[in-house]
Order: sequence, then C-alpha cells, then structure tokens
Amino acid sequence: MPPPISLPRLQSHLEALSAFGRGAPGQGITRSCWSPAHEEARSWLIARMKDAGLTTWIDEAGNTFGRRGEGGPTVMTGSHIDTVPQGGPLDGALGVLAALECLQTIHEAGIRTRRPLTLAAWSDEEGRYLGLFGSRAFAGRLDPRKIPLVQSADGDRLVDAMTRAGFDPMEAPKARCDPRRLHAYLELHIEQGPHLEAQRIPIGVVEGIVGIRRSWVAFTGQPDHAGTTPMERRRDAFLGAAEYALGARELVVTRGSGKSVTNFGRVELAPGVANIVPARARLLHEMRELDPTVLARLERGCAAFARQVARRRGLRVKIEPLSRSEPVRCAPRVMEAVEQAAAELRLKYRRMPSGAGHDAQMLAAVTDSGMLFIPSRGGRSHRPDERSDWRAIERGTNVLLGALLRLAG
Ligand code: HGY
Ligand code: MN
Ligand code: MN
Repeated sequence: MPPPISLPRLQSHLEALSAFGRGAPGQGITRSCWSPAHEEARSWLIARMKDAGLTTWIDEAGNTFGRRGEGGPTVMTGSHIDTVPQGGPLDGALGVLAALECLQTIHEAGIRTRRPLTLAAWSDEEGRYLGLFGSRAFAGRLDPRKIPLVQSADGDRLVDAMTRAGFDPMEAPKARCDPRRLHAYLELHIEQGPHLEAQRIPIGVVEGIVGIRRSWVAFTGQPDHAGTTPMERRRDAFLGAAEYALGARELVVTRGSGKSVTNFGRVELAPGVANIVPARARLLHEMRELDPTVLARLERGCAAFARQVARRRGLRVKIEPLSRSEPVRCAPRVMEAVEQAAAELRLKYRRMPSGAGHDAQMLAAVTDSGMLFIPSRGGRSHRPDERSDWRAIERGTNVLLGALLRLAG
C-alpha cells in the first residue's frame, strides 16, 4: 500500500496557485497562458518542484517539467496551469499539483521506482491562442506554418504573447518528444460534469476523450440604413448568423451520436451600431464528438448548411478553421492501473467518456495515455464557483499515486 499523500500540503498549494490571476470576489481566476500571472505561477511551480527534489526545465513550447529518477522511458503525469477567463481553481491546477504531491510523497518515502516519473504543466491547454498548444508541440502535432497566424478571439497574436513571455515562437516545434522515451501518461482532472456526483461514484476511469472542431463562421451581407431600407431589400449578416446558429445546433443534436455537442462562444457584428443593418457577422463555433466518423459528418453538414443559409439570404459565408483535435480511446493498460489503485483503496469507480478536451488526447499520439476524474460539485466548471470536495481531492490524489507506482514499477 503506498504512503498516503499530504492533503494539507496539497490544499495549501492549490490555494497558493489560485492567487495568481485571481480577480475581484466572484470574478474567478483569469490566468491565460503567457500572461504575467501565468509566468509568475510558472516560477512559483518550479520552486515547488525543486522543494520536492525534482529536476526542472521548460521546453521551447513553454511546457514546464519536473522529473524524479534517471534513465529509460518515463511515466508522465500532469495537466495545465492556464485557465479560461474567470475560471475556477481546479481545472488543470488539480492535475498538476496532485501529481506534484504524489512525486513529493514518493521522494519523502524514499521509494525507488523502476522508471523515472515526469511531471508536466502543458502550455495553453485552454486555447486562448491555440488549444492544447504545449502538448500538441510535444506530440509533434504543431504545424509551424500556423504559428504566425494564430491569434486569440480578441486579436492578440500568439507570436506577440510568447515573445512578451520571453519565448521564441518559431522554436516551439522543437519541443517534439522522442516517443521511445515515454512509457505512459496519466492525468488527474475534475470531471467538469454532473455524472460522478449524481451516481455517488468517487473515481471516473476515462475510456475516451472527445475530438473538437473550432472555427470562425463569417457571414457577409451589406450595410444599409436601418430605418429607410425596406425589410425585403436587406442583406442582413446577423440574421444569417442567427439562422445558422439555431440550425447548426439542431443538426448536431438530431444528426449526431446523441452525445454530440456544439457551442457558439462569441458573436461579432460590424459595423455594430444601432442604425446600420449588420454587414458582417462572425460566430466562434465549436462542435465535439467521441466518434471520428460522426464528427466529420457533423462538420460537413454544418458547412453545407452555412452555404445554404447564405444562398437563401443573398449573403456570402466563409468558414475559417481555427483548431482541431481528434477523438481518442484511452490505453487499457493505463485504465487498469487506475482501476487497481482504486480497488486497493476500496473505492468505487466507473468507466466513462470525457466531454472536455484534455492534453491526454495529444499524449495518446506518442504513448499509452489515460485519465482519472473526481466529481465536480454540481457539475460546475469553467466558472468561478468550480469546486470539488477536499475528500474527493484526497481520494483522487491517492488513486493517482497508486496508479503511478503501478505504471512506474
Ligand atoms: O474546452 C475544454 O474542453 C477544456 O476545458 N479545455
Ligand atoms: Mn482542463
Ligand atoms: Mn478547461
């Protein structure tokens, strides 16, 4: 039976990390990758890794690593320390700090594992610039030609953000790993959904992670006087976008897998004043699905629908793909290590899919990769009141420790 982790130490680390980028009360935490708050959090994390006796380094894609042990393929664990705007204290942070707690517990117990253990904090998981950026580069899936083009939804360029943080953006593809040096990857994360809590099951064993397609869908009509132009003469870009949004949602719900989801996170209109018929409307559109064939079908269906709406309304439409991640199945070997660790602690568990995207899906391209979930209170996440019970956090971290020791031998 592995030694127990220190919940008080993990609590103090979670509270300390949550201070970087914390807004006014009720505003949650905003710690976008490459921002000053994120870079201060990175320095704080590196100091804590050193306290835990780890060898630390940062790669060209801004991923932060801490390793214990030498030689041979390593077992990796971790998550991300960047957050969504006005996010909570656990999404990503739990996976990084629980992994740190496990490695520190192993260090203090003087346990020698057959394989080295490496902790990773992946850059820009949330995709303020490009989703899963750091793990994408590590897995050799970052297209260098895209780097100069990537910008945040509000127009901040990736190359400027990385340069401000002291990184050379064009060096990022050098973060590509050698898959032969990896043995497995396991990430602890909050479920960010309602199922584990509703079923009163403390541990989720992730069997698959959804793929995501994100794009700008831009309709162009013509500006006109909002008062004098007869309604039937208008080529209103906003109404095209509105019809597209409602129809695309219908399409994803009725022609998807039944678990397919879609979201419109941002709408921009131009010229954007009361008395001009909108000439341009841009929607930030994403869809998610576990089955790659269904996801491809939805993507094609929505694009055809956008063209149909444009034709009917005398508009032009342009679909600009922003980012894509592929659905993955998790590795049986990693799932079994989690199940054995949970069983050893007499904890109930269930296999389940992840409706959220995670770095583990990029790691699946280069090693056996898996995840474990703990319940989210009320299923709440990506909002300031994202919480999990401390008991749930302690159980999840102890299961992570048991699974890592199994994988590392
Ligand atoms: O969007 C997601 O699924 C993840 O939280 N980045
Ligand atoms: Mn996350
Ligand atoms: Mn997230």
